[in-house]
Amino acid sequence: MLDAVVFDVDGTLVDSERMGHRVAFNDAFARVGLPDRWTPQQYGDLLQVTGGRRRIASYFLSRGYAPAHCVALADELHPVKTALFRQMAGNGAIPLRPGVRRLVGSLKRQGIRLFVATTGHRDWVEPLLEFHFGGSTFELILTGGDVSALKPDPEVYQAVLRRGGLDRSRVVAVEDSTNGLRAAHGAGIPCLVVANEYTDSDVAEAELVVDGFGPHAAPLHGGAAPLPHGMVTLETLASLAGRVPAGPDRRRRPRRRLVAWSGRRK
Ligand code: XBP
Ligand code: MG
Repeated sequence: MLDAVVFDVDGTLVDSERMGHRVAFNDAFARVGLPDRWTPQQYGDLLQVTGGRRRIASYFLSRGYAPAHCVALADELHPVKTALFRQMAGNGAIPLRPGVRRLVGSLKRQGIRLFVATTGHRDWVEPLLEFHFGGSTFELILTGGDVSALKPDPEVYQAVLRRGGLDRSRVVAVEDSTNGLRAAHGAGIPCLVVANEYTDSDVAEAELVVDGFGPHAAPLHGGAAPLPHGMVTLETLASLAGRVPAGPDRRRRPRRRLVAWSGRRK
């Protein structure tokens, strides 16, 4: 039985990273006179660090900058980047992934409660969701600023359960990354991963991994699950509810990208 679905934002609801956040980070570097530019391939590795501010600090630390300088750069750059991305998010430059509007509308019409749990900054999350869905689709939107620890910490998902008064056995999370999957699992919530070009093979721990919301969605991991007419539907998500996530598989395995780098959006 399914009462609620909790959606991640970046890489899940929207195709926001390669041509969105990455471009905004690079524009911010340029505006403050720094020569650094993150390539699409390099950005995929940088995404291992959740939270744009932490990502900036971690990048400069890896370049040999002193820790205090890294913090100062992150404090200077992230607000610039956020303002740039807020503009992109508010004027339609960040597209929904194919099939998202259909699924969200269908779940809403069938009385499923909808929530958002993202690491992103509220300054752009709200205008983005407003642009695509209007103001009343999601009952609660929790962002990086609403928690003390970012994904893969489960805090944001635990907060959704608590504030929504939800029974985790009747909730399913929808994510795109290993960090997001582990956050959902850490809160005891089964998870559908909808892979994108940055999704890595560690997401095989998910209850189900598909390569898109459909049509023509195909399972990549997790065995048989209803995908009526090649689409992720309420039936797909309800089939995952009540499953108790296994603990993370910490065996060291080579991490690889799950979906061929085709530039094709699913
Ligand atoms: C993905 C993230 C975010 C974005 C950048 O969030 O890790 O940090 O990459 O946004 P999600 P900010 O949990 O939605 O996948 O610069 O606002 O952090
Ligand atoms: Mg994500």
